[in-house]
Amino acid sequence: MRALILAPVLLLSACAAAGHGAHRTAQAAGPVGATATADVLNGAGAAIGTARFTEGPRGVVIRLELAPGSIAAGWHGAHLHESGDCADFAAGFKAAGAHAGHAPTGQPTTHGLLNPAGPEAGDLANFYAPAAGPIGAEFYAPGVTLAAAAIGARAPLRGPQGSALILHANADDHASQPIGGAGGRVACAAVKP
Ligand SMILES: [Cu+2]
Repeated sequence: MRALILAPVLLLSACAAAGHGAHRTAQAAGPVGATATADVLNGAGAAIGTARFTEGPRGVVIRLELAPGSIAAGWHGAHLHESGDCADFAAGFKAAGAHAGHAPTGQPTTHGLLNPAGPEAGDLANFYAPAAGPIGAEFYAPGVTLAAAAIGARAPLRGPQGSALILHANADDHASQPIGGAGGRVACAAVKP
């Protein structure tokens, strides 16, 4: 009986995961444990890896996996930005907007995990890209939710504008304004509403 009941659910999940269109964008959301996966696009608009978002009880875990050599070796800043739009890759992903999670959650609008007046909901740890071999990182964002509306003070990644994971050219110093000196936007993964 258990197999008969579960089978339709698995089929639905497989259909949803297949997606439509040239690039996957994160669509799914739901209870704790729900996941959504989006392609990470570089400045040429090519997919260089994936970002998988998983809803936790008090925040979102983000696993980043990039192809070897797909981003410059060294430390990189990563933030959640306020708009799920990675289409303007040639213009440096400006459409992704500012950092996520300002209004209406009441969270700090000062940038920096190490800034006494911060952090913003979209602030994440740096990651290191080796010169050779696969690139992987996990981030934990306690200030956000995969849901379509805020949960308490947790800002919605799937609100009307969606959101985006932006990877920056340089490391984030976690203190200076407005983005910790992280430099240009070199890659983007969109979370659609
Ligand atoms: Cu940023």
